[in-house]
Amino acid sequence: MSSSYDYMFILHLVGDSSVGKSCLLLRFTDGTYTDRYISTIGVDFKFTTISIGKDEKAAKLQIWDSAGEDRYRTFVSQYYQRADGIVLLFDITNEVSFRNIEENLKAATRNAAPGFQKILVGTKSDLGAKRVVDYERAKAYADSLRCQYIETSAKENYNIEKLFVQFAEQIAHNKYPNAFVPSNSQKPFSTSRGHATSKNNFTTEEFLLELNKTTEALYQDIATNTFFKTTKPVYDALRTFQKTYHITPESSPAEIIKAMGELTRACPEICHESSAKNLLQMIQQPTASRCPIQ
Ligand SMILES: Nc1nc2c(ncn2[C@@H]2O[C@H](COP(=O)(O)OP(=O)(O)O)[C@@H](O)[C@H]2O)c(=O)[nH]1
Ligand SMILES: [Mg+2]
Repeated sequence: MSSSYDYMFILHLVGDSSVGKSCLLLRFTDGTYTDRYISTIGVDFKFTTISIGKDEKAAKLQIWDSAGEDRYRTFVSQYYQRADGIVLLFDITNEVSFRNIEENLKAATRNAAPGFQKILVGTKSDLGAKRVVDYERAKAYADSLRCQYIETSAKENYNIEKLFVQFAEQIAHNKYPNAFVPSNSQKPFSTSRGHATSKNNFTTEEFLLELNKTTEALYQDIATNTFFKTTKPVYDALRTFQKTYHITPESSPAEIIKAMGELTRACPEICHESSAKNLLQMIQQPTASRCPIQ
């Protein structure tokens, strides 16, 4: 009762050297940014408290920033035992940092407690012209890890707070499914700048096909993955969506987008599920590669 917060979560920033871990942390906790490399010796952590959920609960975050050097790994690994969340970072302009995610994840989670959550972050989204890892590829990888994907820029203060708020909500939702009430106002993650398009490249039939494929995949996820098994509302919401909106080949993509928007607002739980969020993003941002026929 005496504590000044409702939840306390321990997060770790994990990623190759120079991906921008320290800059991201400083931007979030101190509101500052420097173009210089910030030398991190061993580990460093910062506390910050944010407001999450419908009831504006105070979540105190203890965020650990580690240097990527191997010699610190053993030292740091003991801290992963109490991790609630692992933030996996790579630099969208650095292919190697993307390829190293898997190894970094393995190293970090060897000693992590079961049930920790993870999120994939593509940093330096302001450097779009130098991008070598495209959004779809990173997103597909995040899907394979069963986690959300978000792109951030510490330099331009883009999606930084959103990353931590949504990740903390995901953790709270997972850890306290009965007590924590997710925020209604939660919006799907923004994608990298310049990526979103209002141009509709889908024909209605392609659109429906894509929607059906994704919906099926979601059901499969629900059936085979424990994380989804426990989140019945998502399953129900998807069924409701199918029942409520009689999607036919005559339905326009705009109608489907509207329906998905309504569904997301009506069922905020869905915002906590990466797949549902991704589905909405996919529908809102069809890309040429997904729909060759105009
Ligand atoms: N353009 C750009 N550069 C960044 C961004 N974040 C970090 N950097 C640069 O990347 C370098 C490494 O950042 P740092 O946070 O020290 O990386 P760490 O080793 O992962 O902690 C620094 O020179 C930063 O200025 C960003 O959002 N945009
Ligand atoms: Mg650092």
